[in-house]
Amino acid sequence: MANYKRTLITSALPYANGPVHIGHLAGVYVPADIYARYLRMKGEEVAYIGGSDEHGVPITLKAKNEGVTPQDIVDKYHGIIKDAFSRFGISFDVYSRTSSKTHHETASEFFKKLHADGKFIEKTSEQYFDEEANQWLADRYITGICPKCNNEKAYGDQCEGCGSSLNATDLINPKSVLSGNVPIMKETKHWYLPLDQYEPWLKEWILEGHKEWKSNVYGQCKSWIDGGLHPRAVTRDLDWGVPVPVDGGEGKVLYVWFDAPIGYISATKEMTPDWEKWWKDEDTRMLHFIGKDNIVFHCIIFPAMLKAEGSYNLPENVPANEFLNLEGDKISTSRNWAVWLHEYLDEFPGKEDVLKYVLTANAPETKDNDFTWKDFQARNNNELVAVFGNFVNRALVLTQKYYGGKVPATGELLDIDKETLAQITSLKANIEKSLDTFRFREALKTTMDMARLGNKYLADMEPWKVIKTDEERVKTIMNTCLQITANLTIVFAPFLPFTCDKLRGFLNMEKLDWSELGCTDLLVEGHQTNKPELLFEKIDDKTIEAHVNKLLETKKTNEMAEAVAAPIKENCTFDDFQKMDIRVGTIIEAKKVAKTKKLLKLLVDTGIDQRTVVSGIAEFYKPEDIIGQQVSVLVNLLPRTLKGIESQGMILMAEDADGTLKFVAPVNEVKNGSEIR
Ligand code: B3M
Ligand code: ZN
Repeated sequence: MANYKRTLITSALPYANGPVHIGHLAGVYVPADIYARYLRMKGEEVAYIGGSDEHGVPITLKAKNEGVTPQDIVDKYHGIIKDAFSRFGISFDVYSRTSSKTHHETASEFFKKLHADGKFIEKTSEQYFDEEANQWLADRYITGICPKCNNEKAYGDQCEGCGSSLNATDLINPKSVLSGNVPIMKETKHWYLPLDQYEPWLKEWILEGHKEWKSNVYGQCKSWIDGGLHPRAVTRDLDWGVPVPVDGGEGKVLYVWFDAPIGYISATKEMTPDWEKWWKDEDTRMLHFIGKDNIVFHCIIFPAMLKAEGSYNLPENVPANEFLNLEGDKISTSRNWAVWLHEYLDEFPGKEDVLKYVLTANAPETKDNDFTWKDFQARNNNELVAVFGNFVNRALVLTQKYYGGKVPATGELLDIDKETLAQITSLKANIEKSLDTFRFREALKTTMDMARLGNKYLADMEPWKVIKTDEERVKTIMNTCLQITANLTIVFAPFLPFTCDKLRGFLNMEKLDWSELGCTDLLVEGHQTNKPELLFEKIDDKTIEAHVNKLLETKKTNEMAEAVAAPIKENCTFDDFQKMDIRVGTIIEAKKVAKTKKLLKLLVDTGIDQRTVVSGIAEFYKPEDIIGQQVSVLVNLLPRTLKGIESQGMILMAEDADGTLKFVAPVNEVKNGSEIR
């Protein structure tokens, strides 16, 4: 679409059942924001739309678990999310929410129109119902074994083990999340969008018409379409959501993935009464920024809905990203394996742009990528501080020192000056090419090259040496450095907006448009600059270690919570059990076994005799601490020789979830020799 007049940018509406984390940012919000800022700087007409997705089963389940209403949950997280986005500088033109009145009306009208136009099919089918809870079990209300990968905790709509999209009736051994009971099947009526009817059109529109889409997006669409599309239910038996506005819809709501994308339309309505030009003018181009798990909804289902409605534009491109992992593991809200935006903003005040930089430099554009705190530190210290910050700081400090902060007049330019300045223009062309094709990492890398260019020029020109012999030449060098710095305030602005504001403050200049990038006379002779502060500061090892340790703690907590008790062994007879003679005894001596880490040599009073037992508990108990401890001893175990010591029996231990061993002893002291049976 070469000749568009304006661009509508949407970014996925985050579920208001938790805060936003770095995975969301890297995949969706940071690239969308860069793109929106870039277009605005080019003087284009842009609307950047966002909002919270406040429907869906995870929200109702969370409310139930916490004993509050779904509205309480979404109020809380919508607040946290909206505030964090605004502090982080995501430049939405509107940030709305799907529990709003406008949205309920808009989604309702949309459904009614499709219904009236006969675009749905109605089907009665058997669905799971929990008799004890007296409730239908949609999507995440039901769990069971995934038929594709055997994951035991698959949901009724999706398996997070293998990523398959499922129907509740596909699950093996289904169970209700509400009562844990096996649900019954009951008949219920729902409205379906017959996606199969859109298959020929989707083939034409995407597979033929949008070959330019990113290969990960195109590939996923192709595999969905080639796999055959089926009618999809767009309503659910639930009480949280947009009520189904037609006869027979009582007690039912629109499926969250039916109403959520309509949220983009509702938000646009809230932004401006003139919303229709953003959705219906053919010279508006629409772009959806999303993560890869949302591709089918934005490339197939929502377009089919828009097509069925008939009066709306279709997306022009859907630059979806892959996933960002954290320190090698999948980011997970429920396992608290994440760096949360609102926490980052509290812990790193003034470092919004550092996170934006790292997430863009390492964006999961073509494959999953990993965020590590070490990389975060390295990129800050070695790139932002050492290259960009170092260059502008030296340029500004020398200007203060030599000229009291006034921009010096440039003399005759030498070839090296001309070549350096000319490179700004060629880098600009490359950056534009990358941005125009949604390759933000590449764009940022080239942008950084512009700072590198300045840094190298300054280091090579060595004005601090030249000043001793040729003051006129130094004026030209410093003028060139300042023009490069002024250009950096333009080129970095889509990526690092706070930094550029700060830098413009040092330079005492106004915000400039993208078109001025490449000009070599942005600062006139005599222009007064301000005393600079550091643009970026180093992040030390201690700070990074603290964050790494916090994650290690989380990992430990998760592992303990997840350690499942060993499965029950094969049955034994009472006689089998009777064969074991277990007595209460008391440890009367304890010593470490030389040259071993794990073994203690114990002398135990068993009430019958005093005997030596070698026990693998040295990692958990110090010899001096366990004298007098009552223990359970298997006394008729055949003697075994360990490290040359004959062990006559075995002390029984309980193994905790983290692998530590604890004594098993009577709660109140009993006489040594008492039988355990
Ligand atoms: N809330 C899913 C997600 O956050 C969903 C996106 C809706 S976009 C219309 O991944
Ligand atoms: Zn699976």
